[in-house]
Amino acid sequence: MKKKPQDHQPTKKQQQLEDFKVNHEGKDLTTDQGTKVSNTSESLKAGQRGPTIMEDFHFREKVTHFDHERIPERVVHARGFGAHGYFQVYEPLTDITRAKFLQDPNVKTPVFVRFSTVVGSRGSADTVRDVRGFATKFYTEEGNFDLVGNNMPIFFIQDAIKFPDLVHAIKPEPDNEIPQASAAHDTFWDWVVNNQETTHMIMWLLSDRGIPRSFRMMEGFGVHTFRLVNEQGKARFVKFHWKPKLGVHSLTWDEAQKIAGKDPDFNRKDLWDAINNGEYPEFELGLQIIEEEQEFDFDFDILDATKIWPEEQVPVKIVGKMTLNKNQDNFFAETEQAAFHMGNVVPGIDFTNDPLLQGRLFSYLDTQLLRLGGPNFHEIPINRPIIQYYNNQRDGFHRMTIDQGKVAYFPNSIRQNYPMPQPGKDGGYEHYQEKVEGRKVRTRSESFNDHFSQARLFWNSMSPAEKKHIIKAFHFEVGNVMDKKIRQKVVDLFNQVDGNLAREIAKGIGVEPPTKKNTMSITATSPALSQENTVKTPQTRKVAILIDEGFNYNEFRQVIVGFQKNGVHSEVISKTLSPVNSEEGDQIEPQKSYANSHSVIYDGIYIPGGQHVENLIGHKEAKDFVNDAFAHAKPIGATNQALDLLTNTLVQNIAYTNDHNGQVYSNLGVVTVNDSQDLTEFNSAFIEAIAQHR
Ligand code: HDD
Repeated sequence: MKKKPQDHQPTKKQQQLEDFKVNHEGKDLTTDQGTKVSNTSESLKAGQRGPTIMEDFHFREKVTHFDHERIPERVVHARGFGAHGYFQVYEPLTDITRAKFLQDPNVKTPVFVRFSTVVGSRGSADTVRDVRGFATKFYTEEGNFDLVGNNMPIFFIQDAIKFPDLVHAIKPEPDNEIPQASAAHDTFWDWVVNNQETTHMIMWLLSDRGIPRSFRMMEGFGVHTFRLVNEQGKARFVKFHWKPKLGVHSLTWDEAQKIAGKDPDFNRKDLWDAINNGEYPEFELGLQIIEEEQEFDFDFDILDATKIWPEEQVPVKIVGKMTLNKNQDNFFAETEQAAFHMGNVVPGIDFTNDPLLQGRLFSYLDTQLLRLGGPNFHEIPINRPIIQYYNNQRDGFHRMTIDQGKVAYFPNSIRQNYPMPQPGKDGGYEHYQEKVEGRKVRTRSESFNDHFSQARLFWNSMSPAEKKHIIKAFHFEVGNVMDKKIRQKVVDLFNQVDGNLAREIAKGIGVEPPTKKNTMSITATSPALSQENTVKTPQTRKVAILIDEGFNYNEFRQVIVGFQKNGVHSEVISKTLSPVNSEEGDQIEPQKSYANSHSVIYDGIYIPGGQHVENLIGHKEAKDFVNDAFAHAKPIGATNQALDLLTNTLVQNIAYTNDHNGQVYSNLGVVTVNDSQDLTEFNSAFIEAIAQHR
């Protein structure tokens, strides 16, 4: 996981950004005009106790700038976090696309990625139940290509014209602006029961995918069907996937809610820390490809954004890898001002008639004109391509370039028509010449009408634990709906997905089970949909170690060494931040105390043996740590005397606490050993439990 130094080589984009950076170290304070300032803490007054006077240009500049320093937050995806990196293709993709950045495995294409939640405001918590945005800007040698996707492969609606309705329904209700960052309210579920096309997406949203453990542990999807076009002009349908090298992992709902209070920045901090530690998040790019001739070979319409292409039916071909290796220097300048747009494409990548995609092609540029204050936001450093652009667009708010000469029109003879459009063979973007014909109609294709088969496929593909989580999520989300008629309609709607699911939902929300239970016996599954089948590794997991006066240093040290070998992080927690003495006399300074940490922030806990266990047993907080970790099915490790702490907690019936004779015992993630000073075997069993996560 640790990267070699050459990975720190700045990309071309990172080098470009250097020109805009300002280092304030050791500098004199000046006004925006460069005039040195003598006092920035007292305004200029007429007399010591008199009024501030107009003449105070420094006061006016300072306060005016402050008064204007907020810009509108994004209408959706307001809360986000970005990072820089690069993308490399594994093999030339010449057969399927002419896009230059997909040809040469030696080329590192700079990227900037912004992860986000959708519904909450900029200041909302990271771990709410929501879709996560996964937007990538590739700064290619042929211009910017933006892949503006999510961590779920489908969407709520089929036609972009419904997007304002959807967002109005899911955002806080307009009379009192409640609730924040949540779909658990009447207007959203009223929307759901009136829009059956949303059914499949609800299955994803209420599954564990809605509460990812980390941005580094989510898949990304371009969602729409795009086109790849090769040099010969041959086109194929494609769906884009990002596959995280660390696998796909989630929080539990109880954890997610508690983390929202304990550490609302949980996901962004996790990304920031991983990159700072040199544990660069990696995502492989995957393509699903369908030949044009196969367009109608499926029992779903490939232009319908509420449908997946099951991976077992259309395999995902892994074609390259993205590595995020640099944190931003300034959140506002980079993450906040980043502007993604579906229409930012390069030759070789093209669109389809997916009506959701078509509408998005309008919305992004439009919203950015407002959010970033005019038509020149492409000049903001984070948005600039790495190649110079030339055209006859001019003026507007905040124009940065000084365009020379009198010509700003085409055609012209004064400058021999330059800048000059170029044909496709010389790199000009030529739209794929798809044949289109039809009457002007406001209708939807009948091939978009099946809203339940894939929702059922998703349900059938879940493990028993995942199914339980979905049912509980329904109880929480729909249980918050005041209008009982809507709650009833939810049950009736999901009866069309699965009769048992509907019955289980009804049990928790005070309404009747479906009058006629759906007994449809379609049992097809897609194993790729279940997170149980994902990559499992201990790398970058974070374990809390509880210690008090008189802990056993020898055990502590052996476990830490085991963690380090396997890329597991740990933080030492005690009553206070003051140094703690071991039995052997070594001193450890805790990184956190019970006052500023909680088990929900960690992936597991370890308690070394030693006399300190007596003290731990007396601490409610230490026992809470163990109980909570256990309730969230996290790995818990305890060695020698520490087993006594477990017998004083909920773990008592799980941990094997007697007569170990030095044998390691592992049961439901609780790993213990007694009578053993050599923890080699314990370490392997505990690391394995950490890898399994739950
Ligand atoms: Fe969108 C932002 C993803 C449908 C209109 N969208 C936005 C972002 C992501 C997505 C990741 C945040 C980009 C960033 O980090 O700055 N949106 C999606 C996906 C969709 C989708 C995967 C369905 C497949 N979106 C969608 C529709 C519309 C929009 C149908 C409008 C008709 N989306 C917007 C927007 C936003 C946006 C209003 C808000 C801020 C921005 O664009 O720059 O234009």
